[in-house]
Amino acid sequence: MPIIKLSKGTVPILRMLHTKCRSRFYPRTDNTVTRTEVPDEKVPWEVKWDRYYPTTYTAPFIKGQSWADPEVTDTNFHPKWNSIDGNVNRVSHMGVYKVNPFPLNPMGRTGLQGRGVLGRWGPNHAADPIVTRWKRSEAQEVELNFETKKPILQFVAIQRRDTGEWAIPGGMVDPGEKVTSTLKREFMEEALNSLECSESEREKSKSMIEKFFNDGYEVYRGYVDDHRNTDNAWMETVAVNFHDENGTSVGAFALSAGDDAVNVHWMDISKNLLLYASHNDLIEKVVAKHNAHW
Ligand code: RP5
Repeated sequence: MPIIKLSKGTVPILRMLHTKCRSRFYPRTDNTVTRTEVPDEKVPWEVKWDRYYPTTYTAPFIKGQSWADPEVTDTNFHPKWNSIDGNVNRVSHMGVYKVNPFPLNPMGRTGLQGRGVLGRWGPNHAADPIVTRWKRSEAQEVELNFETKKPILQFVAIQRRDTGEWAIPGGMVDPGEKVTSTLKREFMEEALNSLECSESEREKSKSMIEKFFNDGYEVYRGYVDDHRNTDNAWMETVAVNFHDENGTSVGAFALSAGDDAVNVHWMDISKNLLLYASHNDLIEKVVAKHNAHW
């Protein structure tokens, strides 16, 4: 994400700028919903913009879904913003968000108000399992990049059914679900096709994943620059790295795409990756941790 410098009094504030959620067309609308154009300098709410009248859009199909909030105008809806609200986590990793009268995106304007295709007003929580191993030759030697002389990491990447982009096999945290469970569930569904495999295969991958996912390293928790974000609803994630140093546990397991994924494979990591949402930034953090080639 690029950075913008704002001046508040004499103290300059550096702010990461979201860009993907300011793209012209809103997703899953056949390009019929267009965001209001928000120039970089007008992204922060602190910058006055009296004539900001963004497009309003909430996808009709989210109405009545168990995973979605009702309209704020619904008289039976009494959300506890910035709180754990029953089973729904309305707390942002980014701190306390403003509500006016809807939650306001903590990273600023997106050119679209309403919820778009997101279910929750405010933060929509996800979890991203970043499963890595070293790239090895046939002789099982760790491969070095010929320029940086650093070892090459690989991660389990899925191709998303909705956009066709390659991504970390993450997903939404279900109401009341622990992030540690979401990480395992999403990996099993999207990278091991647990929803469609036989009972015995599922048990085998489950016991391997239970053991392997015991030892994770959190690389990030916070806002995601997801193209679905709006002024009032946005994605946040907890990204955790699970590394198979010897390539003998998950690194040796057969991958199979399932659920929201159409393809899966071990992808070589470098700065040339073009991944979904903020996933490049998440992968870069893993590279730094392992001092791998980038
Ligand atoms: C991204 O969307 C998160 O980083 C996570 O990977 C993903 C969750 O949404 P779904 O894959 O469930 O659509 O913002």
